[in-house]
Amino acid sequence: MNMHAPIGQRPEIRHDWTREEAQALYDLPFNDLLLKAHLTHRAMFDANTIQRSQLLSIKTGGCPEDCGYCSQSAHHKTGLKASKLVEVERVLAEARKARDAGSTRYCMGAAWRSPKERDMEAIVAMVEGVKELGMETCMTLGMLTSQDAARLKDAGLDYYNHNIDTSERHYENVIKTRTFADRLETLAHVREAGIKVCCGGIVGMGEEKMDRVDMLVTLATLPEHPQSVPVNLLIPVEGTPLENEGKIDPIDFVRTIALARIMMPASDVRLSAGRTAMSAEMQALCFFAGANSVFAGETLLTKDNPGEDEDTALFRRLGLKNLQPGCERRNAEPV
Ligand code: SAM
Ligand code: DTB
Ligand code: SF4
Repeated sequence: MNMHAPIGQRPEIRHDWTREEAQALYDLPFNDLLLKAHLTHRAMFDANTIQRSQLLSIKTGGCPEDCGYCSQSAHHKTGLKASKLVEVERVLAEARKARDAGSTRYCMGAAWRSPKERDMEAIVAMVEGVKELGMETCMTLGMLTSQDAARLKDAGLDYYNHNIDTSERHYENVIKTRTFADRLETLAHVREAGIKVCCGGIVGMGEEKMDRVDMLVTLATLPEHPQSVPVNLLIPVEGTPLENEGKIDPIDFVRTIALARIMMPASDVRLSAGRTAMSAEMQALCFFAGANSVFAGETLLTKDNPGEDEDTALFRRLGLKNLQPGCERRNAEPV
């Protein structure tokens, strides 16, 4: 059986993936899975160009949600100090620095269950200001109504991040203050408002293989694939219920990236949180398996990330380039 599309042939974008098909791909011999993922990647993207996004926590800590992995939940004693919404001018100054260091997208995150009316003016000003710097904008503010989503769209927001985090089955083991269905509802509001969706999850939360497979099947069978799929490795945070998790076979992590790439060929797959715990070799395998984006800078929202120098050195070793602002990241012609 020839299971690979010939080099150069664009894969079909499908929304009817079954869990059996997805599991069969996940379980392929590693070399076969990697080759298939890499050929899919090459048919769609320049395999040596990586897009960088920079995060900023615009409102840190004191969150009413109880996400079992999160340093910012008020339900856990993590020692994190809560702070107020950051001033617009400071956000713009940080965004400018990120742009000058090579990031093309600025992602602003708030530790909210959902945004409040009184904060919307500042949020809109942040989106408008970051866009004026020539960067793409992304926000992650918790649950949105369709009215919130329409307002963010009017402000010019490019992406909204809202992760499903894991499978529907495992979700309630990790989060009790909201449901998987709540997450899908916000995603529908974002999609229907015409904002690009950034949605992925976390690997290493004590889930089974089929939770990782099912999470990706949920994403790949949405009415549109999320344009951006962050795959995070759990950063175990002291004081959270998941403080002793995060240990996963790196090969399983790479398989997860490869499966995301195969099922969502046109989406950006971001190698997200947890890179400080990964070897250069593991990251290299993830890039080969189809990851084409990373978070840049020394800090994610509250936790460490490899800084500029480390990433520059890694990219040099691997011969990777930064995606330049305004450049189309898809291949014009399949290669
Ligand atoms: N409050 C918003 C929400 O939950 O939608 C946005 C911020 S939240 C920190 C964004 C995402 O970061 C989470 O959905 C989760 O996937 C990821 N994340 C949070 N803490 C993490 C950790 N310790 N390790 C890995 N990923 C994490
Ligand atoms: C995503 O999937 N990962 C980012 C972003 N979306 C908002 C956040 C990672 C957070 C890691 C833990 C921290 O810095 O607190
Ligand atoms: Fe709050 Fe988001 Fe952290 Fe959950 S992941 S506790 S919603 S900041």
